[in-house]
Amino acid sequence: MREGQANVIYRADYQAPAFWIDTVELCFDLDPAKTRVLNKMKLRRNPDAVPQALRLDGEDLNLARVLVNGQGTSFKIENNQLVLENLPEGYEPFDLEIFTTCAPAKNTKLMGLYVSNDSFFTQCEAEGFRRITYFLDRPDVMASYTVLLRADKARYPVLLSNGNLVDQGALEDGRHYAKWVDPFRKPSYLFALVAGQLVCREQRITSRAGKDHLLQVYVRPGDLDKTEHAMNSLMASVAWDEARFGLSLDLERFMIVATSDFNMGAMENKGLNVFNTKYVLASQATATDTDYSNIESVVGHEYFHNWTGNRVTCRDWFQLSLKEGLTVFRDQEFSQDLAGEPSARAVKRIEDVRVLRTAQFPEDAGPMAHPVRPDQYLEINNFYTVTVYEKGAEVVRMMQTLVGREGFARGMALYFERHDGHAVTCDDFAQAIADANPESQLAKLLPQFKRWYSQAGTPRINAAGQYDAASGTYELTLSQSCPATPGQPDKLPFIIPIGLGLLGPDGREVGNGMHVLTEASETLSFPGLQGEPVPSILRGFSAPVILEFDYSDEQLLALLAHDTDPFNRWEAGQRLAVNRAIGFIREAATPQDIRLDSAYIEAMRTILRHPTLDAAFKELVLTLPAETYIAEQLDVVDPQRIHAVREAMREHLAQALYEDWQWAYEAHRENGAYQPDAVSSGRRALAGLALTQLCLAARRSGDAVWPGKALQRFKVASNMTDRFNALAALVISGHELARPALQKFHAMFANEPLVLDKWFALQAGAPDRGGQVLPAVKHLMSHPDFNIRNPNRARSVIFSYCSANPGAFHRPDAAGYVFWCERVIELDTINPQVAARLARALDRWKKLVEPLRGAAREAIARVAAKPDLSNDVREVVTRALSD
Ligand code: B3K
Ligand code: ZN
Repeated sequence: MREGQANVIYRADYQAPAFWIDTVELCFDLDPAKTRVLNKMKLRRNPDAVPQALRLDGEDLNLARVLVNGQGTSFKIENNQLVLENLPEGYEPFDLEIFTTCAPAKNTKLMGLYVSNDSFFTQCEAEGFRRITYFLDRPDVMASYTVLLRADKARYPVLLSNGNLVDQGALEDGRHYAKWVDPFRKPSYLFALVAGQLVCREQRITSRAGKDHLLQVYVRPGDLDKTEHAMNSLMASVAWDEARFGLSLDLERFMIVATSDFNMGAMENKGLNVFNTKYVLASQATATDTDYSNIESVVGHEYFHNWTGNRVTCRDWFQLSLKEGLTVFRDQEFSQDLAGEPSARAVKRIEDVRVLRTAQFPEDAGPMAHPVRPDQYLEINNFYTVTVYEKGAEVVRMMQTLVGREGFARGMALYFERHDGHAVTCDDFAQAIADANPESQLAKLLPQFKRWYSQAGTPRINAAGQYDAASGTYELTLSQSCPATPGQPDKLPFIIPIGLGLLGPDGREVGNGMHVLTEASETLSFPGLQGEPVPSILRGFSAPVILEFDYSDEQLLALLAHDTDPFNRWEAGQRLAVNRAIGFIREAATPQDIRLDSAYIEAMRTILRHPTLDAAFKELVLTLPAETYIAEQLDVVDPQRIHAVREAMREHLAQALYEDWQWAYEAHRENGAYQPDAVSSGRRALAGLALTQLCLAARRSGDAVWPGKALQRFKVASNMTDRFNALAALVISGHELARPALQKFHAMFANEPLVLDKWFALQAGAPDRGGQVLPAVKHLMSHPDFNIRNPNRARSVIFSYCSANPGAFHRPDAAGYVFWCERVIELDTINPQVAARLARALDRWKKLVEPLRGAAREAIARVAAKPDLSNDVREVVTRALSD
């Protein structure tokens, strides 16, 4: 067993802390090899807890001194905890002083205090603070922090921490100091410090409430010209939270700092957000439209945490969705509101649902399935999942649907009135929304609604319609069920809001509404109809469920042509494509025999040529469902076969709509001066898809015109979106011009790490034609620019292959699995969080066709058999192997 190996933690075991920490004074002497940390705290016993010893968490620390009220004291170290038994009795506050050192330069886990590019950064959520000093490292212990930073002035001219800068000055030997005071109490996971050579973009703003604030975005020298979009996004976030929820910025100063070594996207530390450079830096030359929109939503997300997460935080980590689900919901709403137009809002909704269905649904059906509020974990870092985040956001969205937009805003106001400054639970949140809307169905059915927090698995709605021509009545029966998940064999019915519409025989809408399904099965009756309607069910994707309805092609074509709900219009196109893909997979058709029927082709042509639909929406409709989404519809999965079928469908669509793609490309390729707004990025997306399709069509015909045009486009493009789309068109179509273009791309952006990540990812994610991708991936790993310690780079090569390229990864010779197994083990010794994410690439192994299934199992077992695995990886592989 590794030292400090943890046991399973259960939600039901929650106990209030035995001590409170009121104030913390931290003094850091920053040094990469040995940083000294003096921690002076004021503690007192919690009168509501059973008297017991003080147990402070610590990890990878060298302990030099412990003083209680200025005196030496006895202590012991037990399971990575500093245990103090002889503390003053009674409830009076006492002083505790702890002096430790740590080694930031050796910290490859990127948790706690670490060094990246000769600067210091911290990451404390969830349990990183204990790698900085001994502490009650749990979110319900909230303290006031004062932080003194001391470091060499030339090497670390900028010294930042949470809150306000109250003092700074020079010290002896070329050193200097800065003192920061955070005016808000906070849990340790929100602590941050940054020190290094950084420059910043500044913006002063005045809030609606008339208060002045300083906004800053810190980056490395040379990157300042890529910070405008992040700053604009931050200003938009501040304005949006005031306008939509009446929540103002509560700090004089709000800072964002970018680092290229970061385990995830960004972190909402109070007043000092630390970001992965990927979600800060953007210029039209280096960032794509997708990067621009991701920056907007991540900047928004972290900023919105200032209220939902920081002002009101989680009582324990099982409540993670309290802040994450709610904040994802808020950032989704923010992006929709900024998009403006109803059609652009719908595009954002479709993109969000696509993430949910391609990532969260498989999670909810696999060995790591867990409720939005989990009941147990071995390693909390494994539960920063699409379930807690994205499904959690859907649960909040359903609450808004049930109480209405205004009612939801009222509920949020009550939530802050009750809980500001406290660490609370998901129950507290749901209760506040319900109490603010006492007449709502949410309030009346709250215990049943809360099953969304406690029951895992994706519910299925089976819908069946019956039309009685004599009476003109349509009956729709809706039945719900939810499959068993680990530890939860039986499920009770959920509350499911179902957006409904009925289309008449001429395609016009003859009725719509919202039905709230509460029983296992209900039948709805719609009288007074002139003919059999086509039901449009689950409009706007009103609940995170799988809808089963035996739609005929005619019905789907009618919905695709006429539905007034853009989500279901898109969904109809996806269903048409999925049905065909499944048909080809079952028939075992050879790729050459895969030909799409003319009804489907014509429907796609009509959308593509439609005079009024947005380009962004067209691009979504014309994009076939992802391979992972198709895989979820099958009981036995052969990833290579799915890939071959989808590719053949794509190529046939390319050929059959050849002239339409030409038109689409020519009509959408010029967008004037670069703007990352929804309309122009939609046009670029459609032009990019058209170019790929044209290059794919050329693959079969051997015609070199379009690959030549793509190369030309690649060379002269004025922005990264167009340049990258052109390069991708060549790589995806496997054209020989891809090689020189890739070389040129590397030479052009050799000094742009985020662009090099794209270069690596494109190659590792390329379609496999004859097994060439795995050797290419291995080759990329020996490239001088590859560095497995940098999470962005590791993800761009290893994850792009193992997690995002199923057709290339699931090789019959199992070489992909051997590679995976070796990388999981290698990464685990460097950075367990990143390793555990990679370990999840084989979550769905049980569905694989033989011999893949057996080979995958063997690979997982090989990882599991390794002694000294981290808790992170151990939990993932143990669950994968359990029944
Ligand atoms: N709260 C952080 C995630 C921390 C992950 C720790 N393993 C970022 C976010 O969700 O905003
Ligand atoms: Zn978050």
